[in-house]
Amino acid sequence: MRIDCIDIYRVAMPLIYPFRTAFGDTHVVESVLVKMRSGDLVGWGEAAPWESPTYSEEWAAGAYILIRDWLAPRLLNQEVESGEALQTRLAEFKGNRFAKAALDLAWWDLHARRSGSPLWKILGGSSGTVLVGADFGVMETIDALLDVIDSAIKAGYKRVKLKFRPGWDLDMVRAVRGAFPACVFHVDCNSAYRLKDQRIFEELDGYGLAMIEQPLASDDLLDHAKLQRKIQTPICLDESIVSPEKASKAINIGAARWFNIKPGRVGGLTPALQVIQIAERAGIPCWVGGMLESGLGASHCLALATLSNIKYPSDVFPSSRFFEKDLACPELTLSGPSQMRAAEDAGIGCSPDEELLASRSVQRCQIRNL
Ligand code: OSB
Ligand code: MG
Repeated sequence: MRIDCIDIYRVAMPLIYPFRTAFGDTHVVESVLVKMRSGDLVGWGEAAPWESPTYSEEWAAGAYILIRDWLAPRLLNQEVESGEALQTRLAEFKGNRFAKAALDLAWWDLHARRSGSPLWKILGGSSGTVLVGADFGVMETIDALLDVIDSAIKAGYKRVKLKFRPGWDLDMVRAVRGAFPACVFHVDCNSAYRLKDQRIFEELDGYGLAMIEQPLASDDLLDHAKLQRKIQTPICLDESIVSPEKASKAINIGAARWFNIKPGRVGGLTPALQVIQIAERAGIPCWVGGMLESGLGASHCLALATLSNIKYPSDVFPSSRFFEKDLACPELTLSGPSQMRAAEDAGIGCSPDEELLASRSVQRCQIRNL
C-alpha cells in the first residue's frame, strides 16, 4: 500500500494523579501520535516515551522531530507492503525505537482497516478477550497502598503489580504479603538496583512473588543472568529487551524467565511479534506492558495481548484509570473482572476525539507532497 500522507502530533495528557516509579514522578504523559493515510483510509499509531529520557534514552519532543525530519520522509510516497518492509526502510537509522514504533503501529492499523479485520485477528490472536492486571505506583503511605490493593482484589483483579524502589521496598512487600497472603503480586523495579543489592532480592524470595520486573540496569543482560542464578523468583525483563536480537541473547544466557513486551520499546508491532515468537520457541512466556499511552496505543497493546504466548495478565487499563478524558473514542473499558476485549471493528477499533486531540497537542505537522 502506498503511503500518501503522515500527520504527527506531540500530545501532553494530564493524569488524574501522579504516577510514581523508580525513574521519577509524572503528572503528564507526553506521547507522539501518527496518522498514516493511504487513499481514503487512515491508521493511527502511538508511542509514549514520556517528556524526558528517564524510562529510556528517548523522549517525546525528540521522537517527534526524528519522525518529522527523518523517518516519515522515508515512507512518504512509498509502497509499503508489510511491517518488515517498513522496518527495512527505517533500518538505516539506529535505535530510536519508540519513534519507529509510532509509524509501525500506524501502518498495522491502516493495514488491518484496509483488510476490514480487527487488528488482533491480523496479528494472529486466538480470542479477543485478554486478561489485564492492576498496577500501583509508589504512594504516600503503605496503608493507602493496602486500601487500593483491597479495592482491586475485591474488583476481581487476578494479579497486582507494585512499583519497587529504594525507600518503598521490602517493608512495603512485607506489609502487602501480610495483608493478602494468597494473592498474585509482582514488583517492578524499573532498573533501580545493581548486583551489589543481591541481598534484597534473596529476601524477596521469601514472599512468593510471581516475578521481579527489571531489577538491574536498563541496558544490562549479564548481571540479570547472574542474579537469576542466585534467586528462585523468576526475573522478568522490561527495559533490557529492546529488540529480537536482545531477546535471543537474554534467553541464551538465562537472564530472565519472563518478558514484558512493549511495542514502543522494541520499535513496533513488527519486532514485538518477533520477540514473542522467539520467546515462545524457547519456552519463555510473555505479557504486554504499557507506558500509560492513550486508548489508541493501549488498543494496539490489547491486540498484541491476544497472542497465545501471552501468559500473564497484561498492563492494559481502562481509560478512566489514568485519564479524566481519554483521547480515544470510544474509550477503553473492562469487559469483566480483570479482563478487556480487543475491538471487533476493523483495525484498533478506535480513533482520536479530534477536538480533544487538538487541545492536547503541543506540536503538530503534516508530511505530504507539496
Ligand atoms: O516499567 O512497566 C513499566 C509505566 C510507564 C513507564 C514504564 C512502566 C510503566 C508501568 C505501568 O509499569 C504500566 C501501566 O500502568 O500501563
Ligand atoms: Mg516495567
